[in-house]
Amino acid sequence: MGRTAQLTAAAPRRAAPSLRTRAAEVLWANWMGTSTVPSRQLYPHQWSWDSAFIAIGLRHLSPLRAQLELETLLSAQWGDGRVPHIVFNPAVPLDAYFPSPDFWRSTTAGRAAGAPCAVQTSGIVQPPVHALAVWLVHRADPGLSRARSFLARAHPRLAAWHRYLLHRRNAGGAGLACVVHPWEQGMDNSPCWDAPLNRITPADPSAYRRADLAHGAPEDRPTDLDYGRYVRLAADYRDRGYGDGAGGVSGAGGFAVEDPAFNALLIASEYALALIEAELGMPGASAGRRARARTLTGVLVERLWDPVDGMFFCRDLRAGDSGHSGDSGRSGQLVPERGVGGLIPLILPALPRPIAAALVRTAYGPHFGLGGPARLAPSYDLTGSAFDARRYWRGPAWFNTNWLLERGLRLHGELARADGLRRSLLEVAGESGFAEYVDPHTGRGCGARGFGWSAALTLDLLLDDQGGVQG
Ligand code: 9WN
Repeated sequence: MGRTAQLTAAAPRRAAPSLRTRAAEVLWANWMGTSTVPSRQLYPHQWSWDSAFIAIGLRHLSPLRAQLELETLLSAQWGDGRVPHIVFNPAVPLDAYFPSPDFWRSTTAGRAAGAPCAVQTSGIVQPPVHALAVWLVHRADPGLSRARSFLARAHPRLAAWHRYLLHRRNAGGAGLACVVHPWEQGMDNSPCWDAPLNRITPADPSAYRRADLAHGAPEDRPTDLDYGRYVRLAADYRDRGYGDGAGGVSGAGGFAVEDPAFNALLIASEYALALIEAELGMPGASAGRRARARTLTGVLVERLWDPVDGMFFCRDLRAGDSGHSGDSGRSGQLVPERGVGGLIPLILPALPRPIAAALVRTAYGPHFGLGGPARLAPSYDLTGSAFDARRYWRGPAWFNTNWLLERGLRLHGELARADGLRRSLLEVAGESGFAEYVDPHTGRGCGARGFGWSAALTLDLLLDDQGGVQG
């Protein structure tokens, strides 16, 4: 073989290990001893759903670290079952990230809700990807998991977490969990929140200082107006002692939304918890949970599916609410904005076949552009008036949502499409240096580089041979 031919032949074999090594380097660099930061500069603490995605990748490098990652997060759980969206590192200066522990005041304001005393946390939550992560981490090394009683110790905490969401957050009364802040859903400034957020009076900008703009370009980040509203909502929740009332919409504050991605992840995690219970010798609990996951899938379709648009929408429980008393706004209104969260229910195994097929058509149609102009699915409708290819969750593509779509496509038998999306994810991850998010057309990186879940999910795509949520 000539030298050129040798080089050409060797290139593909070297490409995968080099991406793997680079992704591993990101995870080692972001490792803090018992957990991983999403980004050393921009997000210097532990974030809830980041940790779950990070553990899913980390399990391929170190199942022990992946277990520790999830255990550290779960040890900050509140007495009422909530898993906080941030667990603060006490060694990090207060001004490194806003809102900081002195804003949330979890140990005092959260006392009635059972906030832990030993660690400072935020008081809101993030999507429940944790049971899914615990199950996948267990599967990476079942021997180590059994030796450390990993599942047995995680199970009561996961069960309490799901109980909190299914009962205390059932503000709409139909069985779905609602989010009370855009940060809870994780796609912070998605246009899906514009209408529900419009009703919120922004906090006085002189009362706080954003830390994110010191590390990120302003045109990539949420606007000051959005930030003022986030701060107002979080402060109001804190000042109510992080109470969720009796679970009705009247106790839920100014913002209460049923979101398709948040609930799809909850249902997928219910399936994972059922697998954990089967493994722990709890067949009755496991069967009951699987049945509930199927029922909840039906509720999700009933409440949030739009057959005309072929996707799921958010339900704004406060729309049409007088805001005075009672639960008059329980059923609310769908928000007709196409966010990528509306495609995420594709991860659900019990989704009716025509609905799965319609979601695939929507993902590969003009609004999300897969297989066409978009290299990765954007966070928001390419044709929407609010689309912005750079600004955070208003258009850029993110690795976690695309990883979920890849799993969903595979689950529903769309193997060629899943393979294509996987290839794009790996290419863009490498080209962008594991960016936090990217322009969906060009793949050009935005936000932080060396971002935790971008690296972790790259590793998972490279190394997982079984993927998907079991039905
Ligand atoms: C607020 C950490 C988090 C992610 C969210 C992402 C961003 C925080 C912020 O960063 O949110 O929680 O300061 O903007 O939107 O999904 O978990 O990576």
